Amino acid sequence: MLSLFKKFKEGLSKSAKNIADKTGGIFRRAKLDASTIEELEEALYAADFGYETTEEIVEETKVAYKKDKELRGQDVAKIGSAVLRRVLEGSEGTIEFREDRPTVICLIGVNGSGKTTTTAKLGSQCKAEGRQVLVAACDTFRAAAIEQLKEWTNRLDLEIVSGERGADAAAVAYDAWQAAKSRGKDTLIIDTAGRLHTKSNLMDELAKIRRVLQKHDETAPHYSLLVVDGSLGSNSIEQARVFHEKFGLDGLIVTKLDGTSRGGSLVGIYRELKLPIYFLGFGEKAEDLQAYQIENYVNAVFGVEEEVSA
Ligand SMILES: Nc1nc2c(ncn2[C@@H]2O[C@H](COP(=O)(O)OP(=O)(O)OP(=O)(O)O)[C@@H](O)[C@H]2O)c(=O)[nH]1
Ligand SMILES: [Mg+2]
Repeated sequence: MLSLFKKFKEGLSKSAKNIADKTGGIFRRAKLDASTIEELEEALYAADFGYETTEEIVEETKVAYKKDKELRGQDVAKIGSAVLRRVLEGSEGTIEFREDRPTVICLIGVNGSGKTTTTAKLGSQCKAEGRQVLVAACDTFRAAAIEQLKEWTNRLDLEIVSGERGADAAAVAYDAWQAAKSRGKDTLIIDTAGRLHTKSNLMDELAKIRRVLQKHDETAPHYSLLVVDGSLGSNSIEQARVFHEKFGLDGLIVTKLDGTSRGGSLVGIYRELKLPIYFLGFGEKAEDLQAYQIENYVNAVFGVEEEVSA
């Protein structure tokens, strides 16, 4: 069984020629020179850390190098880690489960970002932690969306509430909450249809889902999380900003951090929007979802071998 950190790191490392590999090469060097700093800068840009964060790391490295010409790769890793920790302060989202009512987690986002897969993964992990989970198939729009989620819930032995294709997504959400309550569930995870933030009728549908949930529980949904495709890098910033402005988000889930070299983008996204990050997705299997932890992320990207327990 892989430890949380190893798995996390493995997930990020799959992001081939990725940050950990590129900067890792620099960090293992015994001694730095000016060209190494340029390499570092290039690697950080390539990994999509964004302009400000990259320049902060590079500037601090230059200052340290001026003072100490014997600066080692490991010292640079420490500088980079310190900058990331500072930038990411406050970025760790934690689900606080309600004691007296179903905790409602609603996943939203553009088409194909990973909502349905994440609904299943999250449901499975909550169940493994002993929670009573119900999943709601509120993507009544896309062909085969309901079947896709049902396939997952069958495999993972999760309970699901769904409607007919074309049904009102809000009505399914309403029924699902009722079912969660009557079946004694403590966790309700809602999968929604992919939508472009620029389509106002689809944004209205989300508002309606929230409105009907609030007929049952005025504090629901407790977590409206935007599922963002991490392989799109900082291109997702604008998308997230508009979802947040129009709908109001509680945080983010960043998926597909396995096949990408742009694993630094969540730093830029957090820097811009200051929305907490709850989970990271590393693959297509149920176990490929991890709670986001600043320390694990920083250590994984800067290759400092230190384990942080969950
Ligand atoms: N490699 C990788 N693939 C992922 C990850 N998460 C989701 N996928 C894949 O991305 C594709 C889209 O995932 P879905 O969960 O269907 O995305 P969605 O947001 O529900 O899509 P729509 O409902 O069409 O908007 C599928 O092929 C998933 O297997 C991840 O973390 N890593
Ligand atoms: Mg889907």
